[in-house]
Amino acid sequence: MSNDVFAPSAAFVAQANADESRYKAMYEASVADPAAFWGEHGKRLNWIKPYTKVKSTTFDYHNVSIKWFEDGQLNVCANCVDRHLGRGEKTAIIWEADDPKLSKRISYRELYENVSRFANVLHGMGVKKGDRVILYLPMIPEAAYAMLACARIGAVHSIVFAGFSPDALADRVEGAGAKLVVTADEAPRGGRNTALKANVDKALKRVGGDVKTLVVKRTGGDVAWDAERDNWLHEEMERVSDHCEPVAVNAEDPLFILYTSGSTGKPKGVVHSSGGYLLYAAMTHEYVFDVKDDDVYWCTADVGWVTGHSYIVYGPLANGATTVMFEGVPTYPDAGRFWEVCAKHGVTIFYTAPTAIRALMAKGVEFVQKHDLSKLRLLGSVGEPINPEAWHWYNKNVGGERCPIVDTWWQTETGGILISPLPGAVAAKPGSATLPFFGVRPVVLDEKGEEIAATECEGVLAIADSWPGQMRTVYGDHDRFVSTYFEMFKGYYFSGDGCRRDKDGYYWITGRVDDVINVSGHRMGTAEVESALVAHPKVSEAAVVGYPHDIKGQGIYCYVTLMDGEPYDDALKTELRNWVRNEIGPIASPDVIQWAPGLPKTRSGKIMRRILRKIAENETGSLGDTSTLADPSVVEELIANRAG
Ligand code: 6R9
Repeated sequence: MSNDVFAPSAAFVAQANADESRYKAMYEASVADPAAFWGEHGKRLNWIKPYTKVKSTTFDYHNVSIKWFEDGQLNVCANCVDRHLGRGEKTAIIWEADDPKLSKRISYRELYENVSRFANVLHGMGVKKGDRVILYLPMIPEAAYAMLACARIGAVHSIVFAGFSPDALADRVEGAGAKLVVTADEAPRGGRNTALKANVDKALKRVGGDVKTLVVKRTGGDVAWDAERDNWLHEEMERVSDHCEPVAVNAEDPLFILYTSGSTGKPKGVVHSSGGYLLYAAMTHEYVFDVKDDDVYWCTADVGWVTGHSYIVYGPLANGATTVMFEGVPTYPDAGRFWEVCAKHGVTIFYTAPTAIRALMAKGVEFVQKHDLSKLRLLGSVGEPINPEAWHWYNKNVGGERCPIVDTWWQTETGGILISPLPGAVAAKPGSATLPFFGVRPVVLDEKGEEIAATECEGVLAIADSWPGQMRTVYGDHDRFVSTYFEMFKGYYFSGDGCRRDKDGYYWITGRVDDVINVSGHRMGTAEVESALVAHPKVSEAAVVGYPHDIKGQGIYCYVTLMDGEPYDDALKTELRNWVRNEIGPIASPDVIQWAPGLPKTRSGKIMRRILRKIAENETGSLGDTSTLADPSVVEELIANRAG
């Protein structure tokens, strides 16, 4: 833990949306009377029917219920689009294609027309308020149009990351009970095209039922076509009007479902609300990123993840900002692409993930130095703890030591940023997410679930009261919502992360305390990879753990036991790697596979992952208590044959 402190410059503070005293005053007001605070700030949105009730929330285990602005009605799309038509020529989205020669600017007026048409197309295909629509798309403007079009008619979108396999897509189509999948012919990334439409064809073969598709022509590549089921977006868009009245939805009506990994095998459908979510995304975006009217703001995430939802689309557009959407990857055509894009579009605020910083750091600083980054004034980080080496590299080479860095801690479940410095108010310490946002009450709990009163401490991170952006339920399974987040530590929202609090009250996230690993900033349940492995006919058992990885943060280490009589040969390792990629997607590709003719188990048959983690980390000198092992020789054998 580094003790360096980096305060913002006086010049930055002078222009900031919040300085230290403003942050403190607003924070204190927000926790002293959350209903009054959010009731006031809720007015930043346009309400069709104003709310009279602000906060009705309880974390009581027997009765968990979270409602904000429950009697208010609004339309999320109108708040992100129509509201800004007074200055309709302002650029809403700058789209940068995978191909560096291709980019375009979409004004708020153009956004309005495209989204309205798109909404009419959805209507025409029979999509109604409350229906679920799956989006499986590249990072193209149509992804934002589709999200906003769903919101305009009150439909619920569920985005599936375009890197997921047909099987993972099928699970989500089924899970959400969707009748429409919006996709593209192909997704260009890093100079290669992924056949999205072909993946949808495979997925829908498995799903059956009457699921239609709406297809964006992105590359013009060959696709199979079923005239009964498939529809070209551009053809449908021509047939409809560019006016579509936004419908009133209740503040608590779902805006979207996003599937995310948990500690069990099955991803959960995180449900977010319309009113509270949008307010929280907009407020955090304005204050954490210190956004001003003339900023060019770029979040490099994919809309397939929550970061893309809140900080490419909903937060920035609700604030009338200019948001960059990037289709490509950081290393194509070369490792200077991020910086080339920053220079080309005059990016002022840049938000990315530590894994990208580490990967670019490894390519050498020449790639940064070639480009003019003088417009940048603020940097952000999200997805995992940022290691101090990456922080310093980012600060020096990208930020020119003049840009504050906001290290933003949050989760799919939280809807928006919960812990982060406000850049003009809170001095950064490399590796710490620092202090809570307005209305957020972090607590550190000991293993008995007691709040630790001492400022300096270490334990698990929980939140003591609700905030408007909090998820409302797990889609179709409220019991799972309650048992995952409110059962283990009664009266709190349990984050699943461990943390330390230092003498200044700063929070330092230490990583997951459950069986979720963080691979390149993407959440992966070890149980998901295990169930993919054991689905292979030659595998009898598998145990998966994370281990430290230089670029990815954590890598995927798999211990695999084969069926009796199957020979343990290395060709099978490649086959298993490909198998997992096919079952889940390339992001779940195992980094290490170690043959494990036996796994360390307790006498009751539970796999002792703690030991497997130590072996994967090569910390075999400190295995801890092994007295409950049924067969200690298994461990010696695994150590002797350690892979990698
Ligand atoms: C937004 C997002 C959530 C998990 C979270 C934590 C890790 C995210 C972090 C961070 C340390 C940060 N995490 N941001 N850890 N510092 N600034 O990433 O959502 O994909 O749901 O992942 O990511 O472990 O619990 P999600």
